[in-house]
Amino acid sequence: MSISPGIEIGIGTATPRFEDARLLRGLGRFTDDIHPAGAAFMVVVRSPHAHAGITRVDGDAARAAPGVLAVLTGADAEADGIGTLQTMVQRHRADGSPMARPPYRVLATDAVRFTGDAVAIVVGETLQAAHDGAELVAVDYDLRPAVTDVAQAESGPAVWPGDVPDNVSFVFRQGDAAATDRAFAAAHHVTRLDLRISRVSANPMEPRTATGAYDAADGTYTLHAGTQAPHKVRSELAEHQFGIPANRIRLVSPDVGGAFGMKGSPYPEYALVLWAARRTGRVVRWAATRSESFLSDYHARDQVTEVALALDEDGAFLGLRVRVLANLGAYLAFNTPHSSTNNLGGLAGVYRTPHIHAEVRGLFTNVQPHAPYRGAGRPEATYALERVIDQAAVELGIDRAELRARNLVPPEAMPFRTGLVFTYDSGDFPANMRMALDAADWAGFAARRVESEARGMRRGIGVANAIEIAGGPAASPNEEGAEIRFDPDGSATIVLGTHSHGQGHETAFRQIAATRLGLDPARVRVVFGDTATAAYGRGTFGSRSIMAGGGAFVRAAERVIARGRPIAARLLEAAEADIVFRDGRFVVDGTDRGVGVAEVAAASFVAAKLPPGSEFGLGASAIVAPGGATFPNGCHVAEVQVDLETGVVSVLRYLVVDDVGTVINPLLVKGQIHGGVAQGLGQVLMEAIVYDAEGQMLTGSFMDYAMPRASDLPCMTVISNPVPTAMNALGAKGAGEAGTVGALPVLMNAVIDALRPLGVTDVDMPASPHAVWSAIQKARIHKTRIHTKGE
Ligand code: MCN
Repeated sequence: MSISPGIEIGIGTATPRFEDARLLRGLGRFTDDIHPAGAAFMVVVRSPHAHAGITRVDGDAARAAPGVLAVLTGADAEADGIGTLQTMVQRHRADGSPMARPPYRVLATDAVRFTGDAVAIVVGETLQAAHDGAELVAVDYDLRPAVTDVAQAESGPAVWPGDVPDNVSFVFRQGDAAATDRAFAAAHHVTRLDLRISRVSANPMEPRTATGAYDAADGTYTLHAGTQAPHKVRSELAEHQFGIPANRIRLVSPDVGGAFGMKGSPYPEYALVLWAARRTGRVVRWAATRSESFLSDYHARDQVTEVALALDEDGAFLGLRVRVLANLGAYLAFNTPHSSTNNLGGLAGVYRTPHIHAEVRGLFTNVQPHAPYRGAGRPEATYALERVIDQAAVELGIDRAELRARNLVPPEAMPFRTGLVFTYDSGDFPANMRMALDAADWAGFAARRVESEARGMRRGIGVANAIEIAGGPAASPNEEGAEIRFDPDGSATIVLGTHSHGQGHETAFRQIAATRLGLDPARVRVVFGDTATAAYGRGTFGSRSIMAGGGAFVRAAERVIARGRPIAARLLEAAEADIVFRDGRFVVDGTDRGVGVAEVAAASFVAAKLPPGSEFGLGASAIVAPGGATFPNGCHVAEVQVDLETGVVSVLRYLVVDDVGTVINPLLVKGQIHGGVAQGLGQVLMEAIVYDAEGQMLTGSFMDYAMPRASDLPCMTVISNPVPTAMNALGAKGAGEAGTVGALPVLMNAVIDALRPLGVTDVDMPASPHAVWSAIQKARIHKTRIHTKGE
């Protein structure tokens, strides 16, 4: 279908985004753009200490300050019955007992456990009045020792003294330990690597925001907040913080300026604005400043990993063993144990490794809670695997690409049950790698390296195969909801339970509607993000919206077609049995006489046009689970250049061959891959949350926390090698996180490749100029010592 001359729409077309007309002209409406009349402002008083007992919170001076409407503390929240935040992931300790789940209050009462922990809120007539009031809240702290480094957690001061003295929340083991041990015992060679994956903050352009309202007339709350999962956040608030039926809360998540997994959780501030609205009788607004975001958004990654790969004499992978220390932070938020334990299947990669065993120790420290961030465990798993493969290749003297090629799962082995959790349904991994190496001119790299060296630079190339689970869990993928509504003029509204915060769903779902129902995109609206509009949804995470939400849409579309068939038959004066639905139209089989869905929809509201006894309307909805999770996969090749004098790493080339199954919109998929790679590149080369010995964050602003800029990124090549999946009606695999999964390992592999001739075998993440320069100096000193000893 053509939307204007030269622009086609439908599945598979590179349709530009409909939402850009709004977003690029500054017409997007984000939570903080909504200014309800008479709104008051909330400021959160946060702990300046990483760990301290609270001996007094005194809000009297603040209460007396001009323009202050309320000062509320943790004790007030308890008195009002505001419940604690809950985690949805259950794990166990080593002895089999349930994991330690200390209470996560919306405002701390007895102690603060990270710098930024919320202690009180001040509501003011103006933002300034609330800020001034917040400065008058007196809190007496009894300082306690803190631990922020996960490697020190088990020997460090207890974050929950008395309750969890060893800081161990859980120990999670997966895989066959005995078989893995046997594989290692029989190995010709074992390669070991110790890795650190840095702590990062998602830093979306739009900081977190929330506006709460309470209607005393019927006891209902309305929350506007930029979240990825409106229905889920609402049900958590209803069940755990307020103890009311879910239908008493309406959650509206309008335009959202980036979320990246970080905005998928319920946060204390959401409950706080609603509670404050109830207490003050005013609409209450809160928006995090950038510095406050650093201190209050849930962080991600932050693992110490030991990985070992066992190989036979031909380089076949026999077993993989991984031990992870995962930094959970001080509290268990909604998804805190998720990333480090739910996606361990990614350790299998695209390889045949038969035996894999992983152990994850989930540890409390005095930092913010952990949450999923683009990839949520898959980049971490892939990083460990693809880095150890490079190291093994060097130790065995086998070319890195060749070693990978020897171990790839061939397409004819599908469905393939991996050595850990996942069963892959489809994909052509050897073709991905072949295409990537050819397109990146892997063979010509040696000449490019010489050319760089002639200019005093070091050049490195990396390859990494990426695979991830989308729309998991693997065993029982989650259901999603979609609805198609028609107005009497035949225009259609698609109502989604998923949420778009940059992915382009307003375009993608119009494309699916154009192909599946022949609907004119100009007469379609796509809406989401309001629990009062969408009956049901789980939300957007795990790259699931197209495969799960798209599947629900297709089921609803099938229902529309089934409802429309008798109406079409009447309009076409044919027998219902002769009506077929073809190319987006109801047609009389064997003829070119037909009628479109919009016309049938209009007729469905006119009694005279309906078959006798029919119901009015054509709309339909569906809540369905896909047949299975999907496994987007691909191969990344990156080329970097390192300036030995400064340690600066420049990424010169980046290429991805990806398989996201049926591509709905190649333009959107490329954009998603670009964005995912950019976030991976940021983490590998510059981003990191850093604390000092007392637990103070040293990287609390963009002056200290380096974000990647356009000039840090090369022009990327994205090549598609789609193998449709049979797991959902569209054949689509997820695309939203795929870029990040490959970017982490491939970039570090390229950096190490550049520096290996100098004797460098590892660089701390991020490979900042300082880290790279230090690694070079260390290797030089080491070499000089060996040389001197030899003399
Ligand atoms: N797509 C496609 N063909 C496919 C799969 C996807 O054309 N086979 C396109 C779709 O059109 C869709 C987009 O790619 O618009 C992403 O689809 P999907 O892979 O289903 O992922 P979700 O829409 O569920 O998005 C979630 C994913 C996640 S988990 C994170 S984190 C992330 C990401 O998307 N956060 C983002 N991409 C982001 N992009 C932006 N701009 N902002 C974020 O916060």
